[in-house]
Amino acid sequence: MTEGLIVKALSGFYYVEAFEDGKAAGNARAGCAPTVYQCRARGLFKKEGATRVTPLVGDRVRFDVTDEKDAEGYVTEILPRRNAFIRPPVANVEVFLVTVAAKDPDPNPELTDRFLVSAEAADAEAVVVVNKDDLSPAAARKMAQIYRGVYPVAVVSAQTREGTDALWEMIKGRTVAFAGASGVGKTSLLACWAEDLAASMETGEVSRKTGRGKHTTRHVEIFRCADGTLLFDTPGFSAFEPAEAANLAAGRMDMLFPEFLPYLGGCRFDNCSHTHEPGCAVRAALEAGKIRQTRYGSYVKVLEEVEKWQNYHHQS
Ligand SMILES: Nc1nc2c(ncn2[C@@H]2O[C@H](COP(=O)(O)OP(=O)(O)O)[C@@H](O)[C@H]2O)c(=O)[nH]1
Ligand SMILES: [Mg+2]
Ligand SMILES: [Zn+2]
Repeated sequence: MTEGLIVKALSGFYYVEAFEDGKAAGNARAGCAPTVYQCRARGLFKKEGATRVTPLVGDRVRFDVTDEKDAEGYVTEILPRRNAFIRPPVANVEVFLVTVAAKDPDPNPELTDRFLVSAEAADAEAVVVVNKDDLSPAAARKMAQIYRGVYPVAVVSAQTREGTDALWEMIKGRTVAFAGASGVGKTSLLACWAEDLAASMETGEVSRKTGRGKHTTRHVEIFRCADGTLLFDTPGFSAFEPAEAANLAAGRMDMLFPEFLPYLGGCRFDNCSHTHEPGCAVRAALEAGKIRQTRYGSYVKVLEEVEKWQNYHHQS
């Protein structure tokens, strides 16, 4: 019985990197490839309560090696997860890099807030990354200003590499995933740190062992970078699902906005929605400039969506 990390899932196979001393083995930078076992899952992931549990990329698992020479085996058990996602199907994200561009495409604070809500609901940390600073430093600064003091913010350019070392310091050693609209530069940033990915994008080569390369981002895999950092390469996280986030947060959408937290005990009504009630400490903080208008606006929209969804489901 060995433990390892699922680094890729493809056509019913799970590619499991064996742990050594509790850590994933090998080091891509040092050039010593870890052993990746091609595994099937035994038919034990049937049902846990009402939901079907299947192994995901990012899962730490136990597996039996059936053939050491050809590196084949069976996944037998999923170790406890921090979180799990459906789109994309990954587990154990520690940090989301919620990424926007200063320009091309223009930054979208509302979409950014939806990703941040998802990260909060999944008990993951988030860093707001403003990329393409080279295209419009003024727009980058404006976007960064919305989030400073609420989330760690990194203003970067994947093109000039400005700021990417500082961002690396924020994520090194962690398990990290990008979220953000198409075209903001997620893959370009990932390539700053994942040398094997950068190489495969340049050459189109495919490793025989892992099938890596030919960068299409249609399946999910994890790229191992320096210092034990794991980067998910995914087709991108789908935007926030109000139902999912509300379930995870037990309906307390206000708790998914960290800058609201100091005020939540101060409202006159315990069940204050912070939209119309008298004596609302959150709206007082908004008026005092302690909570930013765009963030509050996103909260109201998210809350409306959740309520619409709940009403619909109570009627049917
Ligand atoms: N000027 C500039 N262009 C960038 C930067 N980062 C990415 N791009 C370009 O933006 C486009 C989309 O980048 P990509 O990494 O594919 O975005 P993704 O869809 O989020 O993965 C590509 O043409 C990149 O070359 C940057 O920092 N500055
Ligand atoms: Mg991409
Ligand atoms: Zn209130």
